[in-house]
Amino acid sequence: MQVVKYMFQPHGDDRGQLVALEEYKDIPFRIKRVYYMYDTRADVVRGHHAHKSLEQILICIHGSCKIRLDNGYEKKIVPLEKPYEGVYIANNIWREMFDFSEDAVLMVLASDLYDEGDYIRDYHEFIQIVKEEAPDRVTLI
Ligand code: T46
Repeated sequence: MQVVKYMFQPHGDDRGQLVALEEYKDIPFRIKRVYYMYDTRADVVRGHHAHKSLEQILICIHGSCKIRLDNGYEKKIVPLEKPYEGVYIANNIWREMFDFSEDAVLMVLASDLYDEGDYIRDYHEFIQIVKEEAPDRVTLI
């Protein structure tokens, strides 16, 4: 699985750093929603779902956390430790966010508004969808 990690350009001067994110320029989609999570306990694993069509970029703008990505064939863990780096998550990718530092703020830029109908929350359903799209590549889990 190819993990797409973005390194954004900080505009630094003697006052500190500033990162600006523009849709279709720094971010490969129209940004229709921004949300963020904080005060996440270190032993918590969030996510456990995929999306039918939503695309997102996750940026840990403070502290650190890890993202587990699973395309149904392969799993990869992506650490997010810098406020100028982000990971792109396409549709049909199972994600889990874990190992949050106490001060972590995980911000998400999303290509669409919140829609519970876009979630795939059952792992077997997710594998079934992936299997239908590329049946030869699937190893049964
Ligand atoms: C994702 C990962 C990275 C809303 O009302 N609006 C929103 O835009 C969102 C994202 C959530 N909610 C509500 C729905 C739940 O009652 O907030 C509550 C927590 O959401 P959820 O359990 O889905 O959160 P995570 O951390 O498991 O997943 C979230 C996103 O939902 C998901 O799209 O890809 O972050």
